Amino acid sequence: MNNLPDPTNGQTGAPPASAANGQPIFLEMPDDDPGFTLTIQPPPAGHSAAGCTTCPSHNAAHLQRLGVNMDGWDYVVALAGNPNVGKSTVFNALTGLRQHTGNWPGKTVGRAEGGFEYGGSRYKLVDLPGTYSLLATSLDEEVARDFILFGQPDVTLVVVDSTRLERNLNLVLQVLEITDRVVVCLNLMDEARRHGLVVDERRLARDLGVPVVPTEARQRKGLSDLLQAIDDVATGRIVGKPHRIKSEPPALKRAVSQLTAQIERTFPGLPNARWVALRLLDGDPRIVEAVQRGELGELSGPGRALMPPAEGRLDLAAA
Ligand SMILES: Nc1nc2c(ncn2[C@@H]2O[C@H](COP(=O)(O)OP(=O)(O)OP(=O)(O)O)[C@@H](O)[C@H]2O)c(=O)[nH]1
Ligand SMILES: [Mg+2]
Repeated sequence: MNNLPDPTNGQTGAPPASAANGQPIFLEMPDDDPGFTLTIQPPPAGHSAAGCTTCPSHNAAHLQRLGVNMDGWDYVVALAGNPNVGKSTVFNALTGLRQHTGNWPGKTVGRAEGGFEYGGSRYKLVDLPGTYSLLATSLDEEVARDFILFGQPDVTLVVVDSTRLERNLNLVLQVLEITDRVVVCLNLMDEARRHGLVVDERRLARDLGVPVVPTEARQRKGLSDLLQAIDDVATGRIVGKPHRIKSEPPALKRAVSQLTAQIERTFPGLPNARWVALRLLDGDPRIVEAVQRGELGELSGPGRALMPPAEGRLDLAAA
């Protein structure tokens, strides 16, 4: 059961989808504008790398290495967002007193971890450092990025400031490049209202391809819808179909597609080969290292060797 002391639901957004005999739900978002297609859809057959959209997606071994023990927990939710958007407020509201703090292993970056129960599942919630991007140009960004990439959380909850959407959506789009298991928490809606801003959360959800839930975390509003959306994504009732940028220049497009194909051959089942290709082309040293050390090989399936398979080493120069 939901352990929220005082779940409040004062939002105007569409009611969250709920389970229908355990089957994925077809999210209908009718709209007058025929130019927009639905972007949240049930998975095509064999969609997920693991072949199972209802199974937990997290990588327990990697999470252990990142200092997060999943014994006794069903799902892990990463809490990401720009600095000062209300992440800790959301975290505290969802976990109450069931939390503890510490540092990330080997890092001076602080971490809060807590839990809640919802829909009969036990959720571990991990508060990531506030970041504007996931390009790993700072220790905070590296911690957040590594957690999402290597921990493969069942849901990444991205908290955004509704009054500064343009800046905040940058991080959302970067997270969506890595994972489709995302819920956007449109926080500070009271502030948006105070500034006369109206945010069309249904349209945003459709354009991004993942659930968007308006909240006022300090006033504990919208949290029930937020929990439902987290549960829907974690259990596979809603499968996101994220917006991904497709308008690259032809040369880049070619390079990305060649390298993506090579990565997929080398690390079959890797859930985010395109994102890895983009980062490799950008010369991201941490991702180059992850390829060379075989961490990506581990991500592509349980029990894979630490080193990438000898027959499939990546030829970065060719791309
Ligand atoms: N008005 C309003 N204030 C909020 C809301 N949510 C959080 N706040 C306030 O916003 C401020 C920042 O909240 P935090 O939860 O500390 O934000 P954070 O994202 O954890 O910040 P960092 O950890 O520093 O990145 C606090 O003063 C909160 O009380 C909200 O929905 N409405
Ligand atoms: Mg915080």
